[in-house]
Amino acid sequence: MGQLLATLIGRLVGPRELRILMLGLDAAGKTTVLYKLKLGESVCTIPTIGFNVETVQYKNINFTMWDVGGQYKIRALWRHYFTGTEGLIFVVDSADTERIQEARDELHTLLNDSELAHVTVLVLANKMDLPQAMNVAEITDKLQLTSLRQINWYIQSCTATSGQGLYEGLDWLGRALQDVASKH
Ligand code: G3D
Ligand code: MG
Repeated sequence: MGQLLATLIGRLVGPRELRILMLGLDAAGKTTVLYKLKLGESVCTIPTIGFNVETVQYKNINFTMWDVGGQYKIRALWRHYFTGTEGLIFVVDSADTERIQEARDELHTLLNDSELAHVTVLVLANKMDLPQAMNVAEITDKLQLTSLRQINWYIQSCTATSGQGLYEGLDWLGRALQDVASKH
């Protein structure tokens, strides 16, 4: 799937460097998505302040990810990674009804940051294989996505463990980023 992603996004955005953030609450499935895409080795950095960041460079695409939520003291450091970000993949656990509000708050807080105000957002509604998973309409509502009027967003249901839905989501993101690039 890594090659597929490279073809999809690479063809669409050309040789320029592309920065994508993949964020979400802990246990949403970010690492699983990354491994399923087989993009290569992730490099994990744990700076002294306890901020655990995973990065993968795949051809011209830089993926950076960490768990959002809590960590109030170190949030100011997140902004360092916001700079130059064009795409945000926000992963949610569709079966976790208890934490969906927390996920919503984190997403909206992120998008209120001026550095991320123009980012293209792909929401991955993950863990759709679980019987208690909420559907896309319900998650769209609970995350209040329709209130994000300045943001180009899309929600894709997926199951990271099987890979179902990941291609479709990334295909949308690649095309959306191409549209952005063609306007500059
Ligand atoms: P994170 O990187 O966002 O913190 P992980 O999340 O990728 O570590 O995933 C957290 C747990 O959710 C893992 O289980 C992982 O296998 C599971 N998971 C991820 N995606 C899916 C999915 O699509 N369906 C189901 N059923 N589980 C998923 P463990 O048990 O290893 O902690
Ligand atoms: Mg992880």
